[in-house]
Amino acid sequence: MSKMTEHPFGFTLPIPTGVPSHYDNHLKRSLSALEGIFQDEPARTARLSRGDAMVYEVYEIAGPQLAGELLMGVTVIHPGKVGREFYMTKGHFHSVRETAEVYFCLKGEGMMVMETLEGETAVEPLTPGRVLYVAPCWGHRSVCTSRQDDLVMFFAYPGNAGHDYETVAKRGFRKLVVDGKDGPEIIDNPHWNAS
Ligand code: M6P
Ligand code: ZN
Repeated sequence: MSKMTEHPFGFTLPIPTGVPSHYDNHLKRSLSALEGIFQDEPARTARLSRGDAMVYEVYEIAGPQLAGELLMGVTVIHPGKVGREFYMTKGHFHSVRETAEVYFCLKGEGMMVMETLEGETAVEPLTPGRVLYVAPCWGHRSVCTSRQDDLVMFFAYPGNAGHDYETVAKRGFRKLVVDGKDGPEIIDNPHWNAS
């Protein structure tokens, strides 16, 4: 059983790189680890045949996974596409549904794609300085829509939230962000699956 954090602490978050002065884990998610996330699986494997590519990285400030605590970190999504879809995170619901999350965009351009299990959807822009509140019960995935810049976001969420990736793996998200004729376009996911 983890103990509550006993002392206040601080760290710096140099803008715009966002790499925290202190972090406990550095997660790296490359194309090879993202099977089934993008719609165009042949495009992913074709790209992989030329070598793996880093899609996003998460710098986690670890903490007790307890209600009342906050877990923080920074996510960096690199620019790139698989087929028409921009690089993005796997996306998840919180295992404890009644937990929210706050994001603060430090750099880049992107979108937060969100939905509830009841069928509501929301897509919010992410630009430097913008704060986004992901309300409890909303699944969320962030997408980097810039062709040249990383999307960098600070996040904080309750220690007991947990990550439910299974629901997203089964259903996908209802909305996709693709590279359109006049910039990023939000379209319906033709393979979205309610089961
Ligand atoms: C956010 C946070 C992290 C999460 C990261 C990557 O910034 O919610 O907890 O790990 O995004 O997203 P995912 O876990 O969906 O790949
Ligand atoms: Zn979350």
